[in-house]
Amino acid sequence: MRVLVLGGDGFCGWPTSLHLSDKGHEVVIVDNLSRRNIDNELEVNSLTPIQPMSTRLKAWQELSGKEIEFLRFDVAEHYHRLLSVLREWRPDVVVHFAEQRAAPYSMKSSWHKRYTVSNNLNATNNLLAAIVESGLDIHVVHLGTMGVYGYGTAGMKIPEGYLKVKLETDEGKTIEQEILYPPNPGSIYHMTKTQDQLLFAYYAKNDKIRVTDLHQGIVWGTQTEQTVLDERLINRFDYDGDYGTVLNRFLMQAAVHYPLTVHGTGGQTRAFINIQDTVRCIELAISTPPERGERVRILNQMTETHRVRDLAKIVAEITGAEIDHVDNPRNEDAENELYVENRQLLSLGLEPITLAEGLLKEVTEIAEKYAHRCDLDKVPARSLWRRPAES
Ligand code: NAD
Ligand code: USQ
Repeated sequence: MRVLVLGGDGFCGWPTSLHLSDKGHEVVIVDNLSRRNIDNELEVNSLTPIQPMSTRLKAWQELSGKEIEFLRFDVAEHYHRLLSVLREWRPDVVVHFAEQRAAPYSMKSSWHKRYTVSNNLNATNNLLAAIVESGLDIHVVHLGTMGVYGYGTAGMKIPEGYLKVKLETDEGKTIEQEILYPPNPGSIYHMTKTQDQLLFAYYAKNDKIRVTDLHQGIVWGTQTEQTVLDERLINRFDYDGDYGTVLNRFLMQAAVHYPLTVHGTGGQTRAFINIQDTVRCIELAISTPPERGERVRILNQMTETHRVRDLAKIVAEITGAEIDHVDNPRNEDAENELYVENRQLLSLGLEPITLAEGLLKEVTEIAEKYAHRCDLDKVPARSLWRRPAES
């Protein structure tokens, strides 16, 4: 199949592009390199030495004999460029990763809130409007987030996108319906993902666009079968207080002997998935598209749930790291339970990599190997969800 990957230079997009190319798909990457520019803004670098796009693609061609084309433009701004690519290259699938994805970054200032909303919503809407204008029957596979549901539980598993409800009519009859699970975002970033859902629902209903929305948990790990082949293909590893996600941060912190930064009590329970499973899930989603006219297909792309303090304990046991309970810069529940339905991807054949299998390898082959590249000053999370109380 012809697969256009929007955001194909990023943490999930790069290994996905290689995986799909390796499996025989024709791949074109679109990326405006905004993530690399944000590294410049934050004065931080990936822990791993990621290479410029041309070096990455040359290395992949040398190793696999396969070519991936790279187009640099902004999907949220350059609508006509996007439309031309769709019309000329006629992809079967567009995998859409091209959004600002860090909750702390989205909460740094009003500028960062406005940028995140404008970038993420315009990217998604431009893609959908361009598909309609192109007249092509393209399957959109979007990376959403588990955070659209909030992380609470009403005593049941969080379903895959849709909630069965019973309503009482004015005549006293009970009717059953399935509605989008009530959105409950915890940051401006997560809020953009809840709004993406409405865009998808509307375009699927009105224009019969085929959409799969993957509600992904926190991705951990770095390398995949393809990125490990040559150091020039290495994937990015974010560890800073804005972009670093919790488990990868703990692994890096252990490697540089920085006490593990558990926010508050660490009672927050979250969903996780290994990067190698991310790329397989996307392949599974591509190979089983919804029918034209079907409602948006929503899959929960996660494989296990953990409490933050338990993750810290596991990492401390493997590495001997100390644990530090720091003030939580976020506005979130201190403690929550989380039960998630994830049957659909498992039934399509996903065989998850567990924390127990992959963690130690990640510590020794990535965190310790590249520890010398870490800037300790960038480790604390400094983005506050609410203004500090005025004294
Ligand atoms: P990332 O920031 O590493 O990658 C996103 C890529 O998109 C970057 O290369 C960036 O330059 C590009 N991009 C952003 N806006 C663009 C635009 N307007 N035009 C063109 N390119 C643009 O993020 P990631 O971790 O790879 O996440 C990819 C997607 O997966 C995001 O949508 C994110 O919400 C979702 N997701 C990520 C995680 C995670 O733990 N990393 C978990 C759940 C969901
Ligand atoms: N946390 C700590 N210590 C840290 C970093 C984080 O205790 O040093 C805590 C946070 O307070 C939070 C939890 O760990 O309770 C998760 O934080 P995170 O930064 O790992 O994840 P999050 O902000 O939710 O965002 C990440 C990705 C985002 C994706 C989301 C999936 O950046 O793109 O959508 O995970 S989910 O969390 O399931 O919504």
